[in-house]
Amino acid sequence: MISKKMEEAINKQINEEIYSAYLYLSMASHFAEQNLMGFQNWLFVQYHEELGHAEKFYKYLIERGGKVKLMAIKEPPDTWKNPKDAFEAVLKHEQHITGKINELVDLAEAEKDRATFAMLQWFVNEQVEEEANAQEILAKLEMVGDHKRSLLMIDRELAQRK
Ligand code: OFO
Repeated sequence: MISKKMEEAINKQINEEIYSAYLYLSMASHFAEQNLMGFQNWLFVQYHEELGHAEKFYKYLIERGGKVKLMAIKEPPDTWKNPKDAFEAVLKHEQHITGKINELVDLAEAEKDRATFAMLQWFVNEQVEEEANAQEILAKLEMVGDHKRSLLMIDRELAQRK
């Protein structure tokens, strides 16, 4: 059985993950408006990944006999100045999520909850990848600046993500 404190923390994380999905879905639709369908695709795939993160926590909580408590999802922003601005926001958000995962790890350690600690290792590794992906795209966007043709090349590349 999971502790009440850990149950509450995981429920908050489910909310964080669904907010991540919401944020990236909002960003995907923003790019669709700009006709940057490759960016749209990348973020739409990311939206699904985030729902997958929420589901992992959801299933884990049920498995441990905890109670899932769904909370209100805050409204995400819906416009960004340009793709660089959007990917700065992606990186910043992923860094925020890494912080939240680390807080959960600290709590699992403090409570000597080894099962939760072990489950969280997947998320620790996932966050390394999440930040690296955002950083890589941001670095490319910084490189191309306002050059439209290069931006379209990045768009084509991001269209490949499945
Ligand atoms: Fe983007 O990793 Fe979950 O939130």
